[in-house]
Amino acid sequence: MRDVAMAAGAVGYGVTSVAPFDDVRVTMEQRKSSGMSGLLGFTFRDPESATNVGETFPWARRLVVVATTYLPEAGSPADTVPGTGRIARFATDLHYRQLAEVLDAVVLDLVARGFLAEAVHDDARLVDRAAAVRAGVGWWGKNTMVLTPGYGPWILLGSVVTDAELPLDSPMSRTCGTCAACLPACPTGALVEPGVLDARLCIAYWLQTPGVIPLEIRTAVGDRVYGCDECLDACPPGQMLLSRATVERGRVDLVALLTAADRELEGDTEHWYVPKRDMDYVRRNALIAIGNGADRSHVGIVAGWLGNGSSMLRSHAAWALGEIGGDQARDALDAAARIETDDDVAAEITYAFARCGQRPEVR
Ligand code: B12
Repeated sequence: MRDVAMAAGAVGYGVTSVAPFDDVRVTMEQRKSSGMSGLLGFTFRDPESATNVGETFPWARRLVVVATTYLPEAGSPADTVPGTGRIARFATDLHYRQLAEVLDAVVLDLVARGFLAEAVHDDARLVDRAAAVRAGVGWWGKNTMVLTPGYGPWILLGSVVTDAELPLDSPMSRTCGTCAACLPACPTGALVEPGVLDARLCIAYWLQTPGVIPLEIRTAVGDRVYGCDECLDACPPGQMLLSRATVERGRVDLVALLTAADRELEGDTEHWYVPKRDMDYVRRNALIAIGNGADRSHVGIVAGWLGNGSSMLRSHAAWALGEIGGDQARDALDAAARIETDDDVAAEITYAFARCGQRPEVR
């Protein structure tokens, strides 16, 4: 079975039982009760079933876990390029496609031998990382990522649930040891302890979560429009592979994101997790990145969103104008303040107007 997976493109493989991941369930319930999981759905919606695959698949006897890598082809975003936003490497293309192909190859092989088999990855039915660690595919990183030799954190994980009683693999004994490079690398301190992520501080979380992005997170978002790689970039086991990811990828024109129609945006972001596939969340992220870019030539396009029907977009447009600054931005905010009826948006406009005065006059 390992040969089938490796031949299909896997870089990690292991088999584990379907015994419940009780320790993970306890951790997830703690993250929920402490609020650290924020508004997360996915596995956090029902930790009981996400950590007990036998509940969803009563016939299951084994998890065949595989890893695929998206480097070096995912490339690297060139350093900050004015007017562009940054996409995390796992989303520069449909990198989950290769994972799905490997899982399909394993399923086909098992079914051909008369077994039941179903592929599971990135959904609410299984905690992919815990399965990978118990199957010996990798070890738990302090950035909460599963790390594997030679690839570090640059892997995606998936499993095939099967009734085939395949030989079991054992977890790796390897750990991060004294290394903790990822913790200080997080721009918002979301890794509050080794192995503990407070999602409410995580940039990747906010860029895929509905609602208004908290003020204290916005500046740290920088030019990111989807995902965040900081705690992966800092991870030593992944450096060798990262140094080979030289193709420039992962940059998107911010004005294009703000002028494109839904249909076009849906096509460009098909492999992003966008709440309810509502493209206003992509526009929201673009407004934050354009605000952080502080380029005066963007005042006109941003000011256009002060009249939008979405209070969320009006709020982020106001904030962006405050960050860009200058007379034109201030005038646009002043005009918006006269007609704005939503109290929260009005408060954002007032804050941004004050920020305008604090910005350097000419850039
Ligand atoms: C919810 C989710 C998120 C959330 C929350 C992430 C989180 N840490 O929980 C958000 C939106 C923030 C997110 C972000 C990202 N995600 Co995500 N996400 C998921 C999802 C859907 C569920 C994860 C889950 O159930 N977490 C449960 C919590 C409790 O687990 P945990 O935080 O990992 O904590 C464990 C460890 O830290 C460990 N632990 C506890 N204490 C200690 C102490 C020490 C010292 C150590 C070492 C470990 C340790 O035990 C905990 C479990 O009990 C999975 C897919 C799936 N169905 O599993 C993908 C998944 C985890 N994500 C993935 C990816 C690629 C990412 C991003 C890199 C994407 C990006 N570039 O933006 C970032 C990375 C951010 C990060 N550092 O986690 C991959 C990770 C692959 C890998 N190599 O680990 C997965 C597995 C998807 C896939 N199928 O490949 N994600």
